[in-house]
Amino acid sequence: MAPSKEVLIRIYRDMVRTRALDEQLIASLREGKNPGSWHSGIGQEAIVAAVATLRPDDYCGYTHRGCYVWVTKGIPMREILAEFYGKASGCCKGKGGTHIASLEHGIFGRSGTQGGHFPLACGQGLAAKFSGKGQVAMVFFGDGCSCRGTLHESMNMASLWQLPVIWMCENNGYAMAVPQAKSTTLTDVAELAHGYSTPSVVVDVKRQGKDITVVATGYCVTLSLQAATELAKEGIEVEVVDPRTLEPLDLGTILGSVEKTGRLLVADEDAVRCGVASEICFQVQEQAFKALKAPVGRVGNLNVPVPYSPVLEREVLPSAKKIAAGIRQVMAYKA
Ligand SMILES: Cc1ncc(C[n+]2csc(CCOP(=O)(O)OP(=O)(O)O)c2C)c(N)n1
Ligand SMILES: [Mg+2]
Repeated sequence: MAPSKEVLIRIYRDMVRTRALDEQLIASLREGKNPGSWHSGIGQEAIVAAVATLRPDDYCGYTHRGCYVWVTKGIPMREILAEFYGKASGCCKGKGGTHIASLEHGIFGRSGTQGGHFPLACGQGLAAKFSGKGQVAMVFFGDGCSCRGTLHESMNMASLWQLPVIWMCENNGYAMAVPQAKSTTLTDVAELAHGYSTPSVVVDVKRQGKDITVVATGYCVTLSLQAATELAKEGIEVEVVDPRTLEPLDLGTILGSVEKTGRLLVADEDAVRCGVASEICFQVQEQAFKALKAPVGRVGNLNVPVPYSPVLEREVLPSAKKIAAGIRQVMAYKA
């Protein structure tokens, strides 16, 4: 079911508020005004969308980057900031710092040891089940945390006792500086769920196609999917690949797709010169030259600063129309 306009506006509003809070916390630390510490979650604001699906009486566990949970669950911004400054007017009377709790918002604080919050989620799930009010417990964790024993014990218990717990992994490919491949053989953390008879889903926008691969990043994924729908009417089957992160870059998936389609267009909201699209195009032609039936294409910003005027901005930024035109150009190539 698609979210209503009201929910979409709320998600956007809380993403912006989360980002503003995060930037303020970084600034106050750098200025030496804040006695605590902060792990920034910049770039991961979209996770607000998951919290926005919760009811006010649902439970929510968060990570060391979890300011989106406090903001979206409704703790007043003033109380969050006061807490960071150790003031009595903070939501934990200045005693919690980054380890914020607010029982009335279903937030039970955070453990300093990663993964300490998983057993707590089981307790919340059990309370939710007993209450019979249809509440759930949503618990966030990083990919690095997926190797903790507490997660496996807790997922097992939640599965066995049929507890309403939602396990939300924010997979950024690293545990601090340790790449995922150095700590697990799993390629996707969601695979863990199968071991505990738990349904799982990987949030990765993708469309299958056989004629051309479009590697798209950020908002260009949405634009590329629109272009793909348009081109399907002309009989062109576009495969849209969202690499999700640029470092590490899932080159294997990209190459696998290009081996199948033989054509590539990269769409990215950066200047094409020296930009991400150019880098991906280069790596693909370097590693899969023989698979290519046509020169690779790229769509990005014009090589000028992004202007303020909306009319000029439209000229500079990628659009579904520009991506569709780029695809047609790659498709039209005859050796
Ligand atoms: C049990 C435990 N081990 C190590 C740490 C130190 N530590 C804090 S954050 C972190 C990395 C966590 O990685 P991940 O869960 O992927 O979250 P990310 O930082 O990528 O958001 C580590 C190792 C800790 N807090 N607790
Ligand atoms: Mg991580």
